[in-house]
Amino acid sequence: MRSRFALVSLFALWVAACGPSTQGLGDDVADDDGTDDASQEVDAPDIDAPTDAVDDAATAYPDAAGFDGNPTCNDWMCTTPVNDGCMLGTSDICGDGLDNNCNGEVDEGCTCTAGAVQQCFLGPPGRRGQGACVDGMQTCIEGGEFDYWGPCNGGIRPGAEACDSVDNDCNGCADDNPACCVVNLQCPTSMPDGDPFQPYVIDGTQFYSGTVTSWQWTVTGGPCDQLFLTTTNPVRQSFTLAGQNTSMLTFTPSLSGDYTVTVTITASDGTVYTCTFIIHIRGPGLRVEMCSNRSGTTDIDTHVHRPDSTATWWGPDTCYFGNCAASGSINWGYANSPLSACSGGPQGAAWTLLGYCRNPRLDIDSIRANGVPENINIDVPQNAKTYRVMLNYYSGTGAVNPLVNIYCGGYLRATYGQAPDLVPDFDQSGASSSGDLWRVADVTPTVVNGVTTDCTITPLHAPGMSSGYWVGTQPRTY
Ligand SMILES: [Ca+2]
Ligand SMILES: [Ca+2]
Ligand SMILES: [Ca+2]
Ligand SMILES: [Ca+2]
Repeated sequence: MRSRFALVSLFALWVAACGPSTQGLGDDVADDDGTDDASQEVDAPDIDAPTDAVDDAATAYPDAAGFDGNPTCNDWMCTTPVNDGCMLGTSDICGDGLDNNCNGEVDEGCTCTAGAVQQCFLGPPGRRGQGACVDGMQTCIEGGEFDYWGPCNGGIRPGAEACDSVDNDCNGCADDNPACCVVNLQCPTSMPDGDPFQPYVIDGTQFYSGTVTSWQWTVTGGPCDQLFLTTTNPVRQSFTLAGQNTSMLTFTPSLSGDYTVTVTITASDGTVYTCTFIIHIRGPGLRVEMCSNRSGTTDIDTHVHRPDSTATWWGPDTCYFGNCAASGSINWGYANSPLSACSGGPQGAAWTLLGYCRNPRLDIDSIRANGVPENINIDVPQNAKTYRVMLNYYSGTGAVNPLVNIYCGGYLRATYGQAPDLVPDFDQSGASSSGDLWRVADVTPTVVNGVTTDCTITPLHAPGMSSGYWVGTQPRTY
């Protein structure tokens, strides 16, 4: 609730500070520069609180304009904003996904393993997870001598404070903006997690209950969807939308990961409202997802190898198209999953006949299919055991750039083959005897009480190499 008392008090103080005085006033509470003001000087008021000791002019994140001193309507300021937590002039602290020194870069100067993905937040550290703010992802880029963290993409950063019932600048107060006299919009700050293949229904009338002229929903997906935006024709995505021009969106994803949803609402008075939020789709366990820039003309097969075995890539110790779809015969002794985990997928009818979802399973098989990724799941992998991931360029001609994303417990933990780290020389097709193999990575999940909480992922390099992808037609063995 907004405190009228605090507003009036602060206004009174501001008025007092403006008046003639011969006394030192101390630091203006509405100012954040951390220095005492001379009696004749009043710092420009802004929305930072006294608890924020950082001079924003020195950071990459300037504050929004704030309290204008004119006590009309709900003109107010955030009296107790979160501390920015900036440590100016220091080296960034590594491994926390934060921009500790507020220079606009996350974990700069830190080492990492190429292909690793971590959650990150591009904003003042103290605002992480506040209000609308949601972490994005950053990928470790191969950098010759030292690998380094790439830009923090996705998520929701602190933004301008809109009148939408949400704390957009993530300072701890929603709608702390003099313009928010009347707030008609109730955007969500967080949404429940979803599951692959399960329709996710969002009712826009929960956000705006007035008379509406038009609704428009858009959704953006993860790395494969980003790739498909520029490489598929017509553009294909890994999810479907229904009702995107109505108040009720039904969004059905096929992959794990973060999806950004925006709804644009045009009210009958012509006002345009928008809400943007993120939905986490979290398939359990270990998921290996593959897509390529030439999905319509080539067939690339994903293979996931069983732990404690080095048997052939084309046999019962590997999950691949030959044995791992609904009609397959693979049996690693793993428990089956409920039918709902796979019945909504492209082989749903076959799994429904079976009555359950097998583990491991190839639940999306892509064979020269425009904009279709391939996906292998193990819902409950073995704790502390190592699974190896390999791709085989099965059929097609010419060079192709595959992309592999590895999810553990519903979060992207590694991505390989994304620009600027494209996979080179993946250009020779052929099945078990001749096509290129890309040995991607070894994945060791952490599983607690049947729930995959994390994993350790080690990218594989050619024998004798300490960097680069391991691609070639030989050897054909593990
Ligand atoms: Ca950091
Ligand atoms: Ca930094
Ligand atoms: Ca705010
Ligand atoms: Ca707001």
